[in-house]
Amino acid sequence: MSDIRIVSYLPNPRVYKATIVARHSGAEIEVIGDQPPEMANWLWDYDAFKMTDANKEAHGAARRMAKTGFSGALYKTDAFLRANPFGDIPAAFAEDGTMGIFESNSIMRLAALTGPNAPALYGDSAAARARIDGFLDKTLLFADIIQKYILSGASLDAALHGQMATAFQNYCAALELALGHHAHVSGDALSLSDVVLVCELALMSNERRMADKLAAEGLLAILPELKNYPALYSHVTDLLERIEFAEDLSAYAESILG
Ligand SMILES: N[C@@H](CCC(=O)N[C@@H](CS)C(=O)NCC(=O)O)C(=O)O
Repeated sequence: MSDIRIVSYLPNPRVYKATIVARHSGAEIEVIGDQPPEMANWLWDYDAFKMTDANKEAHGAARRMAKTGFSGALYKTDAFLRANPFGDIPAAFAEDGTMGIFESNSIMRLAALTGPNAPALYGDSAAARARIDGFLDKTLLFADIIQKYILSGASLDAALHGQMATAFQNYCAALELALGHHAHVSGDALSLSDVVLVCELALMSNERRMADKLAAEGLLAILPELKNYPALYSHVTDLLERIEFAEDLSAYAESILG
């Protein structure tokens, strides 16, 4: 049995935070899921599976309206919502399915703290770990705006684009500063803060699908501005070349680096 089971739509860079880290810690991760639209046909549960119409009828009590990133009905069991009361995916299960872990940064933390080489990429002192957590928290705030931006569809306007551009500039400027002092985001060693950086940029690379809408609104793509931060750009390039990262993120490298 794996240490951690993750249920998610796929591909999903949020899941890759954990799988990249597991290549360092040795945690065994099992990922279950399907293409995003297909997740409406799945039972969201520790024992997640793709349902037939008959299964859907049998699990009618699990039918609930989607909140973010999905529309229409989703099938989330009571046990799924006990494990993850926020009801989103990726959702992870540990301790034989009895413990739910949500938020991709925390699922990644569990991967870092599990396995024969654990703890991995998570600092070697309380202060180093807290500093890494600081970068993870800042990245989650950045990620929240990325999510709103890439899911905006027809409602994308100059105000949201401006909010994304400012968040991008602030995040990149801070990391450019940090990388002026150290080889990695939070210090001399590779850490979880480097992993979330590239995975969130991979999510943001979905901006390329917004090209028509951006052009219609007279707005410019934001991610190509990464080139304006030379230390950060070079660091992201190096990270994407590492085998542990490339295994999940090679398909995103071109759209991140432009
Ligand atoms: N910050 C969360 C984001 C997770 C999230 O928002 N997932 C959405 C899909 S993008 C979801 O599962 N929505 C379920 C729903 O709409 O009910 C993370 O990093 O794990």
